[in-house]
Amino acid sequence: MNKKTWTTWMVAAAMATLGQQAHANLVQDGSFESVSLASGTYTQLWNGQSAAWALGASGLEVRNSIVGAAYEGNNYAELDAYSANSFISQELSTVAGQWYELSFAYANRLGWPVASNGLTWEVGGQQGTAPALAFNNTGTHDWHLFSVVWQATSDTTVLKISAAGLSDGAGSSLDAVSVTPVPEPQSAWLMLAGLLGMGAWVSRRKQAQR
Ligand SMILES: [Ca+2]
Ligand SMILES: [Ca+2]
Repeated sequence: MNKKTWTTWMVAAAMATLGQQAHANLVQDGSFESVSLASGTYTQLWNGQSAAWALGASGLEVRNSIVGAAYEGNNYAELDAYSANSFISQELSTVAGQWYELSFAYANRLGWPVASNGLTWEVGGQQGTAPALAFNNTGTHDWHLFSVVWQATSDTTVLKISAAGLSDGAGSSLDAVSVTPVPEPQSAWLMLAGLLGMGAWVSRRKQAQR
């Protein structure tokens, strides 16, 4: 195998690996599509009524194109839906030592003050608050993507997303919750640096052969 073929093969293999990882979402029903809802309607689920998620005392509201449209698919969720802040949680099958990326789409509840909105996340011993978003009264969701990279310390990891802000029955919209394996942050940079270095070497070699 000559150098060019080898480089092409290495790039293809790296892209195939990344492609596989992009589809390996560990979260069940992260897009809230398991509930069959007519467009323009919503429903309230209580703990035990979602096969994928454990729910806090105030349950989970799932909406289809009402008070804004979903980020992906038809449905999205609201965690401060039934008069008080609630949460969703789910146990993930992880590999101790493996790095993962948690990501989700979120938007402020249309027409509600910034202080009524907010989401916190917990996974793998880490926790935090998604950055606050601007007041939105446009009638259309302004979806933002949040993501964080973390390392699993166990073969099972609990993911929890909670409503924050005022506990007043209206809060952030949530969709597309995803946890996917990713390369260790340092090794990803090393791999990229290696590929760039190999590309430069091939380029110099080609020029030298002219
Ligand atoms: Ca969805
Ligand atoms: Ca609220």
